[in-house]
Amino acid sequence: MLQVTETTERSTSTPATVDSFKDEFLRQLRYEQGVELGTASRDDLFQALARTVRNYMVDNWLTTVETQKAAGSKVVAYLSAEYLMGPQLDNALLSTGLTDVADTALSSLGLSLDDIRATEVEPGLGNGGLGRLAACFIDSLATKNIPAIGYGIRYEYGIFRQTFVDGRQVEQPDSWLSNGTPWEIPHTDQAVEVAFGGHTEQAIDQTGRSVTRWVPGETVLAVPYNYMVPGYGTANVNTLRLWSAKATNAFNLHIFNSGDYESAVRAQTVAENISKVLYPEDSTPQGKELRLKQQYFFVAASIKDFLRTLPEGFDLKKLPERIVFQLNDTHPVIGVPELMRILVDERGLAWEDAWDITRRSFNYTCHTLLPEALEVWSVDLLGRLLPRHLEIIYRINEQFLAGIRATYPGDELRVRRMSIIQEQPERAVRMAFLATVGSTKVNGVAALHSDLLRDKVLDDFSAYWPDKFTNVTNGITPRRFVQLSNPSLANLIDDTIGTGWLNDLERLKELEPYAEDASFRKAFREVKQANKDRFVSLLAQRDGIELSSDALFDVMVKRLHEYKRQMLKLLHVVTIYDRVLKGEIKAADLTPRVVVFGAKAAPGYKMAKEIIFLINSVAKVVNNAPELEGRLRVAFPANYNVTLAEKLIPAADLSEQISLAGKEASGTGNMKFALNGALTIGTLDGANVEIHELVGGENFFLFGMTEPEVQSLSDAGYHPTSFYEGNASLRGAIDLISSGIFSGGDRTAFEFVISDLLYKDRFMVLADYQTYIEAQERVEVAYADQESWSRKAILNVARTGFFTSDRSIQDYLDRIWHAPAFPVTK
Ligand code: GPQ
Repeated sequence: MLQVTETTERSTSTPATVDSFKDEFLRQLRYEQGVELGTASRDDLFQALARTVRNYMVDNWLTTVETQKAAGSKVVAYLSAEYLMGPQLDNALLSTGLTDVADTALSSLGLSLDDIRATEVEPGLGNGGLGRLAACFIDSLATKNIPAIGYGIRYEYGIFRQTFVDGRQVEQPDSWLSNGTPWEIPHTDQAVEVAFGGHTEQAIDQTGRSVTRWVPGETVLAVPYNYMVPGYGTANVNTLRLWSAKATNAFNLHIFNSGDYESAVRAQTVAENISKVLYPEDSTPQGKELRLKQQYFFVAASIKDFLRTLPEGFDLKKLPERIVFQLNDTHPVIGVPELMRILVDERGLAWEDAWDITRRSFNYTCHTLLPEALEVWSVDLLGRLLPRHLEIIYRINEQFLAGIRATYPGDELRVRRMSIIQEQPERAVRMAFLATVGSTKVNGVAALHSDLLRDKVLDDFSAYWPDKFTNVTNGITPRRFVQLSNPSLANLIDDTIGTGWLNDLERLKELEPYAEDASFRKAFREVKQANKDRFVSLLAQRDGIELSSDALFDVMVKRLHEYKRQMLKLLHVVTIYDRVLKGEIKAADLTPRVVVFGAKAAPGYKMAKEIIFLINSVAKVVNNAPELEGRLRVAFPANYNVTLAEKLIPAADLSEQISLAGKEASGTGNMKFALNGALTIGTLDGANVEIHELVGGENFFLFGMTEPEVQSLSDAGYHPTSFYEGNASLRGAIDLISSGIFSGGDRTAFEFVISDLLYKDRFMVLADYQTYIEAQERVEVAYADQESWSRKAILNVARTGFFTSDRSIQDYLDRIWHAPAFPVTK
């Protein structure tokens, strides 16, 4: 087993023996769970095991906290409304090096680690890519020994659990905390107050200066819950601190005494609603009041939390030497006026000094190019919820626009374009602009994205501040997405190039020569096959879906969004079926293919939900069509999440990354698939551009328009119908959907989707259809030659080490944070 060799390489807090581990586990079971081994439930076993492992991390954690505090070195505070952590047990075992010890200890008690780990409910505190990126980043920060803290919200309900009822998505609450979680440690004693509402007033301070005071209308308590974030191959254990809302006075005595017990309790519920549920919209904010409350709640608590760690009498002008706040998209941007408020109103600094400190303390990462994904908050709402912050935003804007006017005299059009306050369709604060003005650096998340951000979305800002803009291409943690999810591949790599690559991922390059080694290729194929078998049995058990693993596994997993173009993949499926029905191709000539979809739709996103219904409807018919002889199967397991991803990604042969060029900021699934030896079929969008460049054109199925081509087609006027009319195969697929064959004869069932495609098609599915189908034909040909396919797959693994999140973090350090590493010695 790999873990045996790995154990010797890394430090654990307390040297664990099988016996001591067993003793601690039994103690946990008896004294914390209060059960005997013989009567323990699965959950009892899981809780006891998780707490046992957790306790082996605590010493290093406390040492880390103490060492970093004593050093007073610069801290990276990652502010993110989402952390999509995935299951924690395996990662904790990996970083403590206790996997084998735990396995042996449990076996000696007649228990199975595999069974127990399957009980863990993952904390789904994020929607998709943005939240998962935050989780990868805190893993890499810990691994690289950077003093860092992740700040966020402890949602009581995470991303909804997706179920399908008659092919339609139905959302169920994700009550991930119903059995409690062993990974968190609450600190009620360290709660901080966060205020909302009220009004502002002018006052005169002791020195005779006129000052503004915020008189809030209500306060809530933010209670911190700490989670350990263990690094890999280091004793460093950082902290993720998530805030939970609690009413300031659970018993409002005044109301209570007046006999109105119900209102007393209601007030409590209102306060505690703040951290109740994660908003399930990905890239499409709805501008809801509670969401703004969530944002201010966690950011205000986090800033207060950090400031109280500073020594008495600390010179606030030195703040940027002690902290850097990284804004994960615009969700935490309210932190900019909040820090201004604290510095000016509470600490009495001059506006100019405060502004200098604030700007030097914040940086902003943008994760989108879609205009509808850019948050705006109505002035009305903001003024009601945070009246002082609105005043501060106005003043920031005034000063900023004065600078613009000075640089571009008479250019009022530009001033209007750049104003932090938009006038139409309603007066509102453009949070991306506030973030840009209030930050030192602004970065996009892949090379193409950063270019488009600089040259299109924020072009006026980059003209004004050329040095402010930079790129940091996203990355993923290879601990979770190679070692833990694909142990067979990790073993093969160890056996081939030795260990040590897991935190030095460019070393995968050493695998390149083995692409020419037939016995390595065979071993590599066996790994892939074993992963397919594993996934097939999981799916049978999890969803009752029966598949053959003897097929090309073609996978498209990501949020359901029109720009990601699940419809394009579906049109490919329908095209194959249509051609077989028409006798244009013989089923016997098809490469057996399993198409796997995984996708949640935002509950209010009608088009996305209709597309889910269409996919499920097509799947039902295709999977039972005798004409296809079982050579084309569509599987759409419900509730795609990190747990499922870890089993699915290693089983994939083909990775679908088919967004319209210029729409996907980066993508991170694309990186996970390539690193696990899937070949990508994709457009030149997001990080696909860099994947394509690194793996080489012959190892990537490229298709579709480039971003400039998309732009010119759109400028020239895009007419999807002309593509429909001019392409018989496309017409065949669309007509088949409209024929009622997938809807029991109902020809109107998918009209909502189809008429949009024909008459709008904002993301140009029809324009890219033909080159996509041709690329899929190249896939078929390539897959027929298994030796050559394996060569390509191996080169994908060997050449994508660049996408480790350790490299992303190094780029942030070099280009933005400049925070030194601080290794902890045990
Ligand atoms: N992303 Cl704006 C999200 O997951 N949620 C969001 O609200 C926004 C962006 C994604 C983005 O779509 C992907 O292209 C990125 O790879 C990912 O963020 C991480 O940067």
